[in-house]
Amino acid sequence: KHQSPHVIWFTGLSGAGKSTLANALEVALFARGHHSFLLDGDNLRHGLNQDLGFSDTDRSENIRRVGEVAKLFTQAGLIVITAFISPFKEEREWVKNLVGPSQFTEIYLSTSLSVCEKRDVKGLYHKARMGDLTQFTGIDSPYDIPDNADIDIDTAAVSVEESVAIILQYLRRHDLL
Ligand code: GGZ
Repeated sequence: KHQSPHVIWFTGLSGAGKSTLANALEVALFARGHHSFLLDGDNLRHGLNQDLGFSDTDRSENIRRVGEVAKLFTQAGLIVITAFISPFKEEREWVKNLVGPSQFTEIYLSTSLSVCEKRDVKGLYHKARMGDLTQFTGIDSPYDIPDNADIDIDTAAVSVEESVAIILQYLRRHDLL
């Protein structure tokens, strides 16, 4: 089945829906016979990147390593899906150039801070507001809003199923699937 080695890069705030959509996309791709591999902030930070915290420097290093790993997997012929906040425009651009701009799709989950904070699935926003967690993205750590993402989805307005359909349609239109 036709598939181009490719990186599908989700970016957005904590709670924006990156992991949820990345997982749903992987399931949808698998159902269509495509082989993908998912890299998620949650699991990489327990292994490869367990030495990294949330300072600007550590986040940059986190994304640098993820970029290198993503590149290796594309060289193995896979579609790589990544779900990291990746708050800095500079690092996202760097990864895009590392894997090659034509093999990189950036998906910005533009779900607002207020919606993410209301969801607060893990109670982290509450902790950050209370000062029990510092350097939290959107509270006391910056997030550079992408101005040239390939796809922009506000998960407060678009369902998981619709979002997956939008992404699949984009990939097909660009002859990546
Ligand atoms: C942001 C934090 C922080 C701080 C812990 N800031 O929503 P989650 O919980 O499950 O996913 C978030 C994850 C972010 O890791 P990333 O590797 O994606 O971040 S980055 O790309 O900026 O390097 C969140 C949790 O870790 N978490 N502390 N201070 N998110």
